[in-house]
Amino acid sequence: MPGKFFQKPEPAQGDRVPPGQYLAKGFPVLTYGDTPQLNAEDWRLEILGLETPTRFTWSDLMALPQQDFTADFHCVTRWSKLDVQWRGVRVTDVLAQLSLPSHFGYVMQHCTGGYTTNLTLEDFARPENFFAHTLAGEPLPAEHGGPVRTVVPHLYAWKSAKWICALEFLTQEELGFWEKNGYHRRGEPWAEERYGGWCHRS
Ligand SMILES: Nc1nc2c(c(=O)[nH]1)N[C@H]1C(S)=C(S)[C@@H](COP(=O)(O)O)O[C@H]1N2
Ligand SMILES: [Mo]
Repeated sequence: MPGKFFQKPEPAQGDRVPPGQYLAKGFPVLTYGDTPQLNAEDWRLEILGLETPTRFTWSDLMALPQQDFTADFHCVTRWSKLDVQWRGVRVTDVLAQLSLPSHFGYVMQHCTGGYTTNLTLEDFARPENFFAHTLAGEPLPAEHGGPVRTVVPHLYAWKSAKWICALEFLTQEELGFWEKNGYHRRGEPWAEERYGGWCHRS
């Protein structure tokens, strides 16, 4: 009989948690290196690789449509957090401001401090990806990537770049920080794309 001795079972979340992942309590912080302390007003997003370099400022970002996003977050170190509440701007709305020639197939995200992570343009330009500046109704804390980070919910969270400072559009794939250090080039959690092959180029 439920009540005294039995916990009410959790609603079925199995279909939300990828294989080999466990639900985290709270929202862990995972950073390689130091956490930069940046002012929102000083934030810039440099656009590299196009013929004319361009940039977005904080007020440029604020002038684009603002949306609430609820997204699951899966770290390759095996914790997941469901239903994270963010607010920000769709990646597709930022990309729509650029006239991207069709020969670009890849993008490198660059972060203040030197972290990088690579994506195909197809994985980056999805409607559920966004630049987040707000977490659970508060300005995005520095340790979670504030003032602005990307969130790419369909891939492992190392693809979600904290303190994003530049997008570099590429015609050929290059590997980012963790991808060079053995992580998978794509990182799809449902396929457990955790690590690259032993040679990593294959
Ligand atoms: N700039 C930067 N972005 C980063 C990282 C980092 O070390 N530096 N870590 C990545 C990893 S491995 C994960 S799991 C998530 C963690 O985000 P959180 O600290 O907000 O939980 O950020 C990703 N983005
Ligand atoms: Mo991670």
